Amino acid sequence: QEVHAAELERTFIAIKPDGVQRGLVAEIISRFERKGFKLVGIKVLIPSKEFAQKHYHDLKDRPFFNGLCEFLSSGPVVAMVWEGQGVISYGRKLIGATDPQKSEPGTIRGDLAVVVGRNIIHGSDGPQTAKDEINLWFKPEELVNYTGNSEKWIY
Ligand code: RTP
Repeated sequence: QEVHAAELERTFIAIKPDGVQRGLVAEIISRFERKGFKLVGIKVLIPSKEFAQKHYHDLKDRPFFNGLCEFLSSGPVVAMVWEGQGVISYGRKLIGATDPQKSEPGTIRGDLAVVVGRNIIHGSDGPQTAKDEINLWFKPEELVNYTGNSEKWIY
């Protein structure tokens, strides 16, 4: 079945410092890979607090904003861009509800996290956020266009 580039949306996914420190990078990547999504960008970095504030600017009036930004900048983050049909909303399903107490078993947070302040992963919540976050975290040349097996065996 032919798949058109326009259907292949992209989303920004980040493994937060708790996920990296706990050694969950491969586990998380594996879940996106096995589903059939395609990895088109990845890097590891320690974001500055200012950068974390930019990333979470929508939450700047929330009481947990400062602690959240301190936490995101407290250690290594694995920043990624994943591509595929429906990857923005389905990525959120793989991740599970924000509060791991409420996320279903079988989701990343449901299986691997316990409290909302240490929920190990971030995923863009919509098409505009995905665009903005990809632009914030990646330069265009850091993203790779390639034809993988998915074009033949997933779609
Ligand atoms: P994310 O952006 O990280 O994927 O999470 P989300 O959309 O599921 O949740 P959002 O409401 O955007 O919150 C962003 C992150 O803030 C932390 N948080 N802490 N009550 C709290 O202490 C609290 N509430 C949210 C979580 O790390 C959440 O992922």
